[in-house]
Amino acid sequence: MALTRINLVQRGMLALGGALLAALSSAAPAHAGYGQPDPWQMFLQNTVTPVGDFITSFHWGLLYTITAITIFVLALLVIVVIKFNAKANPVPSKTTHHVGLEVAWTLIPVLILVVIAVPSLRLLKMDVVPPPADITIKVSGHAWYWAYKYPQSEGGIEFDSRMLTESDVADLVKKGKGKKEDYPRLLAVDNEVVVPINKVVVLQVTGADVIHSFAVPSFGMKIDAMPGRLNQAWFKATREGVYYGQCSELCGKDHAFMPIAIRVLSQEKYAAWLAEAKKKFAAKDEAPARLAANETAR
Ligand SMILES: [Cu+2]
Repeated sequence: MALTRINLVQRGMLALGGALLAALSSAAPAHAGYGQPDPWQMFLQNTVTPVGDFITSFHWGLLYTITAITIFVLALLVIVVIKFNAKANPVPSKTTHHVGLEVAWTLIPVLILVVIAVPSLRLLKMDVVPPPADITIKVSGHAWYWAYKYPQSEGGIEFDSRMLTESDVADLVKKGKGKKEDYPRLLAVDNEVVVPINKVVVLQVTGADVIHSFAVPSFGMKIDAMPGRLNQAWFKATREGVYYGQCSELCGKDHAFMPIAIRVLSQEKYAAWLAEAKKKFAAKDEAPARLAANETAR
């Protein structure tokens, strides 16, 4: 009698766990957009870099693992409550030690942690040690906008990137420069960072005044922008498009209004953009020498 009840409970828990996992995995791609959040989005934004893809798969692997562990522990608790309560089990066992069991519940969690540590450290290394750079861009966080400097090889251009207000967007639309949907609210900027597809872009990130943080979810990238310190991040975007991010370190009154916009283009379109940009943002004299020095030091 008691046995059938336990079987029913166990079967119910398995079914529940299975349904939960199925719901999680099928919901993952359904509502996630590219480059910016979607209405009613759940889970992570779709990633377009090797590091971002690794972060996504590692996240899901961990979530499945922790779900299985939680369901297993819950099942044990339910079995104990049903099978060993005072009514069902009036004469409790006097056993206090079981060597096999104690070794098992020490070793199995250790093994699980070791298995998790392997991809975790691989991901850390991948993120921290960039491959040889095709382009190195210097990123400075200012209160409250971002400034970018391209290396000498890309004309040494530098520019500021500020958020477009709703009236800026209305002006642009009136001038025939795209539709309103092309400029997502609180994310679109006047000067986007433009990079070629499938190229390793190393970012040297610093803060010009206070601490900011340069974060682009689709690239799996987030790095502090500290005054007096040069932090390094990298990405290799494998899909064309515009990818938005935001400052992710509370830096002052307009913290929420200093978005990041990175446009990934084909090599040809990037070259065309660069030719235009060289005219638009004439390089300052001292900047190329400093950037060139940084490049040789790398
Ligand atoms: Cu900030």
